[in-house]
Amino acid sequence: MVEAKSDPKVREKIDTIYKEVLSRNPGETEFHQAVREVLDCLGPVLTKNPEFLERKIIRRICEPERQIIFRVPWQDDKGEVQINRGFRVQFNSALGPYKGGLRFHPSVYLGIIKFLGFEQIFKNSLTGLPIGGAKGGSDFDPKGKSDDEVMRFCQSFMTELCGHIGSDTDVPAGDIGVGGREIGYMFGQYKRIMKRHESGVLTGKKLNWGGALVRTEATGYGAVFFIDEMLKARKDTIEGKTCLVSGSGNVAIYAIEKLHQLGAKVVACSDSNGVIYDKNGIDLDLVKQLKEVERRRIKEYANHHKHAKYTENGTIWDIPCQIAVPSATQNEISGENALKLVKNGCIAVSEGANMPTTPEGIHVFLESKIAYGPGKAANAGGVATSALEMQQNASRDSWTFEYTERRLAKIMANIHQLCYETAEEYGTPGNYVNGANIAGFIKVARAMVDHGLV
Ligand code: NDP
Ligand code: 2IT
Repeated sequence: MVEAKSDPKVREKIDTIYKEVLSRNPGETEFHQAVREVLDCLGPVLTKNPEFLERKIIRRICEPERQIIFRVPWQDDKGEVQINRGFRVQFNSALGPYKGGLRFHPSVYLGIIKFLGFEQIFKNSLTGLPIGGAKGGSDFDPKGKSDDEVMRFCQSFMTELCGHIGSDTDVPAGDIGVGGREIGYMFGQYKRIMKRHESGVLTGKKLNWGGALVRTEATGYGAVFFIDEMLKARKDTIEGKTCLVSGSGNVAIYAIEKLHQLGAKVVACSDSNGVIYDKNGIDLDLVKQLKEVERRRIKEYANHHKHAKYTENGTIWDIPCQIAVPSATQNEISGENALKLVKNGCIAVSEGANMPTTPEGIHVFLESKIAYGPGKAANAGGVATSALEMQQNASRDSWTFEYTERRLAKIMANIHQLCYETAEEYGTPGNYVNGANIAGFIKVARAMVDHGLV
Protein backbone atom coordinates (compact mmCIF):
# COMPACT_ATOMS: atom_id res chain seq x y z
CA MET A 1 0.00 0.00 0.00
CA VAL A 2 1.28 3.48 -0.84
CA GLU A 3 0.85 6.53 1.36
CA ALA A 4 -2.18 8.65 0.30
CA LYS A 5 -1.22 11.53 -2.00
CA SER A 6 -0.65 14.98 -0.65
CA ASP A 7 -0.45 17.81 -3.23
CA PRO A 8 2.75 19.90 -2.70
CA LYS A 9 0.64 23.08 -3.03
CA VAL A 10 -1.57 21.85 -0.21
CA ARG A 11 1.51 21.18 1.91
CA GLU A 12 2.68 24.73 1.24
CA LYS A 13 -0.69 26.07 2.39
CA ILE A 14 -0.49 24.00 5.55
CA ASP A 15 2.99 25.40 6.25
CA THR A 16 1.70 28.96 5.78
CA ILE A 17 -1.18 28.31 8.17
CA TYR A 18 1.22 26.83 10.74
CA LYS A 19 3.47 29.91 10.51
CA GLU A 20 0.41 32.07 11.13
CA VAL A 21 -0.45 30.00 14.21
CA LEU A 22 3.10 30.60 15.50
CA SER A 23 2.97 34.35 15.01
CA ARG A 24 -0.62 34.78 16.29
CA ASN A 25 0.09 32.77 19.47
CA PRO A 26 3.62 33.74 20.52
CA GLY A 27 5.29 31.76 23.28
CA GLU A 28 2.57 29.09 23.50
CA THR A 29 4.93 26.20 22.74
CA GLU A 30 2.66 23.33 23.85
CA PHE A 31 -0.15 24.71 21.67
CA HIS A 32 2.23 24.96 18.70
CA GLN A 33 3.30 21.34 19.25
CA ALA A 34 -0.29 20.04 19.35
CA VAL A 35 -1.25 21.98 16.20
CA ARG A 36 1.87 20.84 14.32
CA GLU A 37 1.12 17.18 15.01
CA VAL A 38 -2.42 17.42 13.67
CA LEU A 39 -1.54 19.55 10.62
CA ASP A 40 1.28 17.15 9.69
CA CYS A 41 -1.35 14.43 9.16
CA LEU A 42 -3.81 16.45 7.09
CA GLY A 43 -2.09 16.84 3.68
CA PRO A 44 -3.90 13.91 2.02
CA VAL A 45 -7.26 14.86 3.60
CA LEU A 46 -7.08 18.42 2.28
CA THR A 47 -5.94 17.21 -1.13
CA LYS A 48 -9.00 14.95 -1.28
CA ASN A 49 -11.39 17.59 0.15
CA PRO A 50 -10.39 21.00 -1.29
CA GLU A 51 -13.56 22.58 0.20
CA PHE A 52 -11.98 22.33 3.65
CA LEU A 53 -9.24 24.73 2.50
CA GLU A 54 -11.64 26.95 0.55
CA ARG A 55 -13.81 27.36 3.63
CA LYS A 56 -10.73 28.04 5.76
CA ILE A 57 -11.57 25.16 8.09
CA ILE A 58 -7.97 24.78 9.31
CA ARG A 59 -7.55 28.47 10.11
CA ARG A 60 -10.89 28.45 11.92
CA ILE A 61 -10.20 25.25 13.85
CA CYS A 62 -6.90 26.69 15.17
CA GLU A 63 -8.66 29.79 16.54
CA PRO A 64 -10.70 29.16 19.71
CA GLU A 65 -14.34 30.23 19.46
CA ARG A 66 -14.03 32.01 22.81
CA GLN A 67 -11.34 32.48 25.50
CA ILE A 68 -12.16 33.60 29.01
CA ILE A 69 -9.36 34.72 31.37
CA PHE A 70 -10.19 35.95 34.85
CA ARG A 71 -8.79 36.91 38.25
CA VAL A 72 -9.35 34.43 41.09
CA PRO A 73 -8.88 36.15 44.48
CA TRP A 74 -9.13 34.03 47.64
CA GLN A 75 -7.93 34.06 51.25
CA ASP A 76 -5.60 31.44 52.71
CA ASP A 77 -5.90 30.04 56.25
CA LYS A 78 -3.70 32.85 57.62
CA GLY A 79 -6.11 35.41 56.23
CA GLU A 80 -3.66 36.50 53.56
CA VAL A 81 -5.06 37.43 50.14
CA GLN A 82 -3.93 35.24 47.23
CA ILE A 83 -4.46 35.92 43.54
CA ASN A 84 -4.53 33.26 40.82
CA ARG A 85 -5.48 33.33 37.16
CA GLY A 86 -8.41 31.33 35.78
CA PHE A 87 -8.98 30.17 32.20
CA ARG A 88 -11.68 28.59 30.09
CA VAL A 89 -10.99 28.17 26.40
CA GLN A 90 -14.13 27.18 24.47
CA PHE A 91 -12.41 25.85 21.39
CA ASN A 92 -14.97 24.26 19.11
CA SER A 93 -18.72 23.55 19.37
CA ALA A 94 -19.31 21.96 15.95
CA LEU A 95 -20.25 18.57 17.41
CA GLY A 96 -21.94 19.54 20.68
CA PRO A 97 -21.68 21.68 23.81
CA TYR A 98 -18.11 22.48 24.84
CA LYS A 99 -16.67 19.65 26.97
CA GLY A 100 -13.33 19.18 28.67
CA GLY A 101 -11.57 19.22 32.01
CA LEU A 102 -10.15 21.83 34.37
CA ARG A 103 -6.48 21.63 35.38
CA PHE A 104 -5.18 23.17 38.62
CA HIS A 105 -1.37 23.15 38.53
CA PRO A 106 1.24 25.90 39.02
CA SER A 107 2.54 25.38 35.46
CA VAL A 108 -0.82 26.33 33.90
CA TYR A 109 -0.84 29.25 31.45
CA LEU A 110 -2.78 29.99 28.27
CA GLY A 111 -0.49 27.83 26.06
CA ILE A 112 -1.19 24.70 28.13
CA ILE A 113 -4.95 25.27 28.25
CA LYS A 114 -5.00 25.87 24.48
CA PHE A 115 -3.02 22.70 23.69
CA LEU A 116 -5.39 20.70 25.86
CA GLY A 117 -8.48 22.36 24.37
CA PHE A 118 -7.21 21.76 20.83
CA GLU A 119 -6.54 18.06 21.53
CA GLN A 120 -9.97 17.79 23.14
CA ILE A 121 -11.75 18.76 19.87
CA PHE A 122 -10.44 15.69 18.03
CA LYS A 123 -10.58 13.35 21.04
CA ASN A 124 -14.23 14.18 21.65
CA SER A 125 -14.96 13.71 17.96
CA LEU A 126 -13.40 10.21 18.06
CA THR A 127 -15.74 9.13 20.88
CA GLY A 128 -18.68 9.40 18.44
CA LEU A 129 -20.64 11.27 21.14
CA PRO A 130 -22.13 14.77 20.74
CA ILE A 131 -19.48 16.88 22.52
CA GLY A 132 -17.42 19.89 21.41
CA GLY A 133 -13.92 20.70 22.72
CA ALA A 134 -12.84 22.96 25.61
CA LYS A 135 -10.38 23.14 28.49
CA GLY A 136 -9.84 25.35 31.50
CA GLY A 137 -8.02 25.64 34.75
CA SER A 138 -5.77 27.78 36.89
CA ASP A 139 -2.19 28.20 38.04
CA PHE A 140 -3.46 27.41 41.56
CA ASP A 141 -1.47 24.63 43.28
CA PRO A 142 -3.74 22.41 45.43
CA LYS A 143 -0.68 20.65 46.92
CA GLY A 144 -0.19 21.42 50.61
CA LYS A 145 -3.45 23.43 50.82
CA SER A 146 -6.08 22.68 53.46
CA ASP A 147 -9.58 21.55 52.45
CA ASP A 148 -10.89 24.99 53.44
CA GLU A 149 -8.35 26.74 51.23
CA VAL A 150 -9.23 24.51 48.28
CA MET A 151 -12.93 25.24 48.93
CA ARG A 152 -12.41 29.00 49.03
CA PHE A 153 -10.39 28.88 45.84
CA CYS A 154 -12.99 26.71 44.03
CA GLN A 155 -15.82 29.02 45.14
CA SER A 156 -14.00 32.09 43.83
CA PHE A 157 -13.12 30.29 40.56
CA MET A 158 -16.77 29.27 40.02
CA THR A 159 -18.12 32.71 40.92
CA GLU A 160 -16.47 33.97 37.74
CA LEU A 161 -16.94 30.86 35.57
CA CYS A 162 -20.64 30.19 36.30
CA GLY A 163 -21.99 32.64 33.74
CA HIS A 164 -20.13 30.91 30.92
CA ILE A 165 -21.11 27.26 31.48
CA GLY A 166 -24.29 25.17 31.54
CA SER A 167 -25.49 21.66 30.69
CA ASP A 168 -26.16 22.64 27.03
CA THR A 169 -23.39 25.27 26.82
CA ASP A 170 -20.13 24.07 28.33
CA VAL A 171 -19.60 21.18 30.76
CA PRO A 172 -16.28 21.16 32.66
CA ALA A 173 -14.82 18.14 34.52
CA GLY A 174 -11.54 17.15 36.23
CA ASP A 175 -7.95 16.94 35.03
CA ILE A 176 -4.63 17.30 36.91
CA GLY A 177 -5.32 18.64 40.42
CA VAL A 178 -9.11 18.50 40.01
CA GLY A 179 -11.02 15.46 41.31
CA GLY A 180 -14.27 14.75 43.16
CA ARG A 181 -13.44 17.15 46.01
CA GLU A 182 -12.87 20.16 43.74
CA ILE A 183 -15.85 19.30 41.47
CA GLY A 184 -18.00 19.16 44.64
CA TYR A 185 -16.99 22.63 45.86
CA MET A 186 -17.47 24.08 42.37
CA PHE A 187 -20.88 22.39 41.96
CA GLY A 188 -22.01 23.76 45.35
CA GLN A 189 -21.08 27.31 44.36
CA TYR A 190 -22.73 27.01 40.92
CA LYS A 191 -25.95 25.78 42.56
CA ARG A 192 -25.85 28.61 45.07
CA ILE A 193 -25.29 31.42 42.55
CA MET A 194 -27.51 30.14 39.72
CA LYS A 195 -30.20 28.83 42.08
CA ARG A 196 -30.44 25.61 40.06
CA HIS A 197 -29.51 22.03 40.91
CA GLU A 198 -28.28 21.49 37.37
CA SER A 199 -26.64 18.04 37.51
CA GLY A 200 -25.37 18.15 33.93
CA VAL A 201 -23.27 21.31 34.37
CA LEU A 202 -20.20 19.41 35.59
CA THR A 203 -19.08 15.78 35.27
CA GLY A 204 -16.89 13.74 37.57
CA LYS A 205 -19.38 14.38 40.38
CA LYS A 206 -19.44 12.15 43.45
CA LEU A 207 -21.91 9.26 43.31
CA ASN A 208 -24.28 10.53 46.01
CA TRP A 209 -25.24 13.72 44.13
CA GLY A 210 -25.43 12.94 40.43
CA GLY A 211 -22.10 11.29 39.59
CA ALA A 212 -21.88 8.23 37.38
CA LEU A 213 -20.36 4.85 38.14
CA VAL A 214 -17.12 4.14 36.21
CA ARG A 215 -16.29 7.85 35.59
CA THR A 216 -13.52 7.69 38.23
CA GLU A 217 -12.01 4.58 36.62
CA ALA A 218 -12.79 5.47 33.00
CA THR A 219 -9.61 7.11 31.70
CA GLY A 220 -7.24 4.50 33.11
CA TYR A 221 -9.51 1.57 32.21
CA GLY A 222 -10.07 3.01 28.74
CA ALA A 223 -6.32 3.39 28.07
CA VAL A 224 -5.90 -0.31 28.94
CA PHE A 225 -8.87 -1.36 26.77
CA PHE A 226 -7.11 0.51 23.95
CA ILE A 227 -3.89 -1.55 24.48
CA ASP A 228 -6.01 -4.69 24.53
CA GLU A 229 -7.45 -3.75 21.12
CA MET A 230 -4.03 -2.84 19.66
CA LEU A 231 -2.55 -6.14 20.86
CA LYS A 232 -5.55 -8.17 19.63
CA ALA A 233 -4.96 -6.66 16.18
CA ARG A 234 -1.43 -8.12 16.43
CA LYS A 235 -2.65 -11.48 17.78
CA ASP A 236 -1.09 -10.73 21.15
CA THR A 237 -2.49 -10.17 24.64
CA ILE A 238 -1.94 -8.14 27.81
CA GLU A 239 -1.74 -11.22 30.01
CA GLY A 240 1.68 -11.86 31.53
CA LYS A 241 3.25 -8.59 30.34
CA THR A 242 5.46 -6.39 32.51
CA CYS A 243 4.25 -2.78 32.58
CA LEU A 244 5.23 0.75 33.60
CA VAL A 245 2.62 3.36 34.50
CA SER A 246 3.92 6.88 35.16
CA GLY A 247 2.15 9.15 37.65
CA SER A 248 0.09 7.95 40.61
CA GLY A 249 -3.01 10.08 40.23
CA ASN A 250 -6.48 9.28 38.93
CA VAL A 251 -5.48 7.98 35.49
CA ALA A 252 -2.43 6.02 36.70
CA ILE A 253 -4.29 4.27 39.56
CA TYR A 254 -7.06 2.90 37.35
CA ALA A 255 -4.70 1.98 34.52
CA ILE A 256 -2.78 -0.14 37.05
CA GLU A 257 -6.04 -1.66 38.35
CA LYS A 258 -7.20 -2.78 34.90
CA LEU A 259 -3.74 -4.05 33.87
CA HIS A 260 -3.68 -6.20 37.01
CA GLN A 261 -7.23 -7.44 36.36
CA LEU A 262 -6.16 -8.52 32.87
CA GLY A 263 -3.19 -10.50 34.20
CA ALA A 264 -0.31 -8.08 33.59
CA LYS A 265 2.21 -6.98 36.23
CA VAL A 266 2.87 -3.26 36.79
CA VAL A 267 6.31 -2.91 38.36
CA ALA A 268 6.65 0.87 38.66
CA CYS A 269 4.74 4.13 39.06
CA SER A 270 5.82 7.67 40.00
CA ASP A 271 5.00 11.24 40.96
CA SER A 272 6.76 14.51 40.15
CA ASN A 273 9.37 13.80 42.86
CA GLY A 274 10.44 10.26 42.00
CA VAL A 275 9.85 6.66 40.96
CA ILE A 276 8.80 3.55 42.89
CA TYR A 277 9.98 0.17 41.56
CA ASP A 278 8.41 -2.95 43.05
CA LYS A 279 9.56 -6.15 41.39
CA ASN A 280 6.67 -8.07 43.01
CA GLY A 281 4.13 -5.81 41.32
CA ILE A 282 2.72 -2.51 42.59
CA ASP A 283 0.50 -2.88 45.68
CA LEU A 284 -2.43 -0.86 44.41
CA ASP A 285 -4.38 -0.80 47.69
CA LEU A 286 -1.39 0.94 49.25
CA VAL A 287 -1.11 3.46 46.39
CA LYS A 288 -4.84 4.23 46.70
CA GLN A 289 -4.51 4.71 50.48
CA LEU A 290 -1.46 6.99 50.10
CA LYS A 291 -2.74 9.02 47.15
CA GLU A 292 -6.55 9.03 47.21
CA VAL A 293 -7.12 8.99 50.96
CA GLU A 294 -4.05 10.54 52.63
CA ARG A 295 -2.79 12.75 49.73
CA ARG A 296 0.84 11.80 50.41
CA ARG A 297 3.92 11.38 48.19
CA ILE A 298 4.70 8.09 46.38
CA LYS A 299 8.06 8.00 48.23
CA GLU A 300 6.18 6.68 51.29
CA TYR A 301 5.38 3.43 49.47
CA ALA A 302 8.91 2.28 50.33
CA ASN A 303 8.22 2.74 54.06
CA HIS A 304 5.54 0.05 53.79
CA HIS A 305 7.35 -2.36 51.44
CA LYS A 306 11.03 -2.68 52.29
CA HIS A 307 11.83 -4.56 49.06
CA ALA A 308 10.54 -1.65 46.93
CA LYS A 309 13.07 0.86 45.62
CA TYR A 310 12.45 4.61 45.50
CA THR A 311 14.56 6.81 43.20
CA GLU A 312 14.30 10.54 43.78
CA ASN A 313 14.19 12.51 40.49
CA GLY A 314 14.64 9.26 38.56
CA THR A 315 13.09 8.46 35.20
CA ILE A 316 10.66 5.56 35.07
CA TRP A 317 11.36 4.90 31.37
CA ASP A 318 14.75 3.25 31.99
CA ILE A 319 13.05 0.26 33.63
CA PRO A 320 12.60 -2.67 31.19
CA CYS A 321 8.94 -3.32 30.24
CA GLN A 322 6.74 -4.61 27.45
CA ILE A 323 3.89 -2.12 27.96
CA ALA A 324 4.14 1.56 28.94
CA VAL A 325 1.22 3.76 29.96
CA PRO A 326 2.40 7.37 30.47
CA SER A 327 -0.24 8.86 32.79
CA ALA A 328 1.34 11.96 34.36
CA THR A 329 1.78 14.97 32.10
CA GLN A 330 2.82 16.44 28.72
CA ASN A 331 6.26 15.77 27.22
CA GLU A 332 7.29 13.21 29.84
CA ILE A 333 8.75 10.83 27.18
CA SER A 334 11.70 12.35 25.28
CA GLY A 335 13.27 10.88 22.13
CA GLU A 336 15.94 9.36 24.33
CA ASN A 337 13.36 7.81 26.72
CA ALA A 338 11.49 6.36 23.71
CA LEU A 339 14.68 4.81 22.31
CA LYS A 340 15.41 3.23 25.67
CA LEU A 341 11.88 1.82 25.95
CA VAL A 342 12.05 0.23 22.50
CA LYS A 343 15.57 -1.10 23.11
CA ASN A 344 14.43 -2.67 26.38
CA GLY A 345 11.65 -4.61 24.61
CA CYS A 346 8.58 -2.36 24.87
CA ILE A 347 5.94 -3.47 22.34
CA ALA A 348 3.01 -1.18 23.22
CA VAL A 349 2.50 2.37 24.49
CA SER A 350 -0.93 3.75 25.39
CA GLU A 351 -1.10 7.40 26.39
CA GLY A 352 -3.25 7.93 29.48
CA ALA A 353 -1.90 11.48 29.70
CA ASN A 354 -2.39 14.25 27.12
CA MET A 355 0.59 14.65 24.73
CA PRO A 356 3.05 12.81 27.04
CA THR A 357 5.42 11.98 24.16
CA THR A 358 7.59 14.63 22.49
CA PRO A 359 7.66 14.79 18.65
CA GLU A 360 11.08 13.07 18.75
CA GLY A 361 9.64 10.29 20.92
CA ILE A 362 6.65 9.83 18.60
CA HIS A 363 9.05 9.51 15.67
CA VAL A 364 10.93 6.72 17.47
CA PHE A 365 7.70 4.82 18.28
CA LEU A 366 6.37 5.10 14.71
CA GLU A 367 9.69 4.08 13.13
CA SER A 368 10.03 1.07 15.41
CA LYS A 369 6.47 -0.06 14.47
CA ILE A 370 5.51 -0.82 18.06
CA ALA A 371 1.79 -0.44 18.90
CA TYR A 372 1.59 3.26 19.78
CA GLY A 373 -1.78 4.67 20.88
CA PRO A 374 -1.75 8.50 20.98
CA GLY A 375 -3.58 10.24 23.84
CA LYS A 376 -6.47 11.65 21.85
CA ALA A 377 -7.52 8.08 21.06
CA ALA A 378 -6.16 6.12 24.03
CA ASN A 379 -7.37 8.38 26.88
CA ALA A 380 -10.75 9.28 25.32
CA GLY A 381 -12.52 6.88 27.71
CA GLY A 382 -12.57 9.56 30.41
CA VAL A 383 -14.44 12.18 28.44
CA ALA A 384 -16.62 9.50 26.79
CA THR A 385 -17.79 8.35 30.22
CA SER A 386 -18.36 12.01 31.13
CA ALA A 387 -20.74 12.12 28.15
CA LEU A 388 -22.43 9.00 29.56
CA GLU A 389 -22.73 10.84 32.90
CA MET A 390 -24.43 13.72 31.02
CA GLN A 391 -26.86 11.22 29.43
CA GLN A 392 -27.74 9.78 32.83
CA ASN A 393 -28.22 13.26 34.32
CA ALA A 394 -30.45 14.34 31.43
CA SER A 395 -32.67 11.27 31.81
CA ARG A 396 -32.50 11.34 35.65
CA ASP A 397 -31.34 7.75 35.52
CA SER A 398 -28.31 5.86 36.82
CA TRP A 399 -26.74 2.83 35.25
CA THR A 400 -24.92 -0.10 36.90
CA PHE A 401 -21.14 -0.41 37.00
CA GLU A 402 -21.18 -3.47 34.74
CA TYR A 403 -23.40 -1.88 32.09
CA THR A 404 -21.38 1.35 32.03
CA GLU A 405 -18.06 -0.49 31.84
CA ARG A 406 -19.37 -2.50 28.88
CA ARG A 407 -20.36 0.77 27.16
CA LEU A 408 -16.86 2.15 27.82
CA ALA A 409 -15.17 -0.99 26.44
CA LYS A 410 -17.33 -0.80 23.31
CA ILE A 411 -16.53 2.91 22.81
CA MET A 412 -12.78 2.18 23.10
CA ALA A 413 -13.09 -0.72 20.63
CA ASN A 414 -14.92 1.58 18.19
CA ILE A 415 -12.26 4.30 18.53
CA HIS A 416 -9.56 1.71 17.92
CA GLN A 417 -11.33 0.39 14.83
CA LEU A 418 -11.91 3.88 13.44
CA CYS A 419 -8.22 4.84 13.89
CA TYR A 420 -7.03 1.49 12.55
CA GLU A 421 -9.21 1.64 9.43
CA THR A 422 -8.48 5.32 8.76
CA ALA A 423 -4.73 4.65 8.98
CA GLU A 424 -5.17 1.85 6.40
CA GLU A 425 -7.38 3.98 4.15
CA TYR A 426 -4.71 6.69 4.04
CA GLY A 427 -1.95 4.20 3.27
CA THR A 428 -0.20 4.17 6.66
CA PRO A 429 -1.34 0.90 8.27
CA GLY A 430 -0.65 0.65 12.00
CA ASN A 431 -0.08 4.41 12.33
CA TYR A 432 -2.65 5.37 14.97
CA VAL A 433 -1.37 8.97 15.01
CA ASN A 434 -2.52 9.46 11.42
CA GLY A 435 -5.66 7.44 12.05
CA ALA A 436 -6.71 9.46 15.11
CA ASN A 437 -5.88 12.89 13.72
CA ILE A 438 -7.53 12.28 10.34
CA ALA A 439 -10.67 10.56 11.63
CA GLY A 440 -11.09 13.09 14.47
CA PHE A 441 -10.61 16.03 12.10
CA ILE A 442 -12.91 14.92 9.26
CA LYS A 443 -16.00 14.67 11.45
CA VAL A 444 -15.48 18.15 12.92
CA ALA A 445 -14.62 19.67 9.52
CA ARG A 446 -17.78 18.27 7.88
CA ALA A 447 -19.96 19.67 10.68
CA MET A 448 -18.27 23.07 10.34
CA VAL A 449 -18.96 23.10 6.60
CA ASP A 450 -22.63 22.25 7.31
CA HIS A 451 -22.93 25.11 9.82
CA GLY A 452 -21.75 27.79 7.39
CA LEU A 453 -19.34 30.60 8.24
CA VAL A 454 -19.53 30.83 12.03
P1 NDP B 1 -3.91 13.75 38.90
O1 NDP B 1 -3.79 15.12 39.42
O2 NDP B 1 -4.87 12.83 39.55
O3 NDP B 1 -2.50 13.03 38.86
C1 NDP B 1 -1.45 13.57 38.14
C2 NDP B 1 -0.22 12.69 38.34
O4 NDP B 1 0.78 13.10 37.42
C3 NDP B 1 0.38 12.83 39.72
O5 NDP B 1 1.02 11.64 40.08
C4 NDP B 1 1.38 13.96 39.51
O6 NDP B 1 2.45 13.97 40.44
C5 NDP B 1 1.90 13.67 38.12
N1 NDP B 1 2.30 14.95 37.50
C6 NDP B 1 1.50 16.01 37.25
N2 NDP B 1 2.19 17.04 36.72
C7 NDP B 1 3.45 16.61 36.64
C8 NDP B 1 4.64 17.20 36.17
N3 NDP B 1 4.65 18.45 35.68
N4 NDP B 1 5.76 16.43 36.23
C9 NDP B 1 5.74 15.17 36.71
N5 NDP B 1 4.63 14.55 37.17
C10 NDP B 1 3.51 15.26 37.14
O7 NDP B 1 -4.29 13.93 37.34
P2 NDP B 1 -4.88 12.87 36.32
O8 NDP B 1 -4.46 11.50 36.69
O9 NDP B 1 -6.32 13.17 36.17
O10 NDP B 1 -4.18 13.32 34.95
C11 NDP B 1 -2.99 12.73 34.47
C12 NDP B 1 -2.88 12.96 32.96
O11 NDP B 1 -4.01 12.37 32.31
C13 NDP B 1 -2.89 14.43 32.51
O12 NDP B 1 -2.08 14.55 31.38
C14 NDP B 1 -4.35 14.65 32.12
O13 NDP B 1 -4.48 15.72 31.20
C15 NDP B 1 -4.66 13.32 31.49
N6 NDP B 1 -6.07 12.96 31.37
C16 NDP B 1 -6.88 12.92 32.47
C17 NDP B 1 -8.20 12.55 32.35
C18 NDP B 1 -9.07 12.41 33.53
O14 NDP B 1 -10.21 11.94 33.36
N7 NDP B 1 -8.65 12.73 34.74
C19 NDP B 1 -8.78 12.24 31.04
C20 NDP B 1 -7.82 12.22 29.95
C21 NDP B 1 -6.53 12.60 30.14
P3 NDP B 1 2.48 15.07 41.60
O15 NDP B 1 1.43 14.64 42.58
O16 NDP B 1 3.85 15.01 42.13
O17 NDP B 1 2.15 16.38 40.95
O1 2IT C 1 -8.36 15.36 29.04
C1 2IT C 1 -9.51 14.91 29.22
O2 2IT C 1 -10.12 14.30 28.35
C2 2IT C 1 -10.11 15.12 30.55
N1 2IT C 1 -9.47 15.67 31.43
C3 2IT C 1 -11.51 14.67 30.80
C4 2IT C 1 -12.50 15.68 30.28
C5 2IT C 1 -13.95 15.42 30.63
O3 2IT C 1 -14.74 16.31 30.29
O4 2IT C 1 -14.28 14.40 31.22
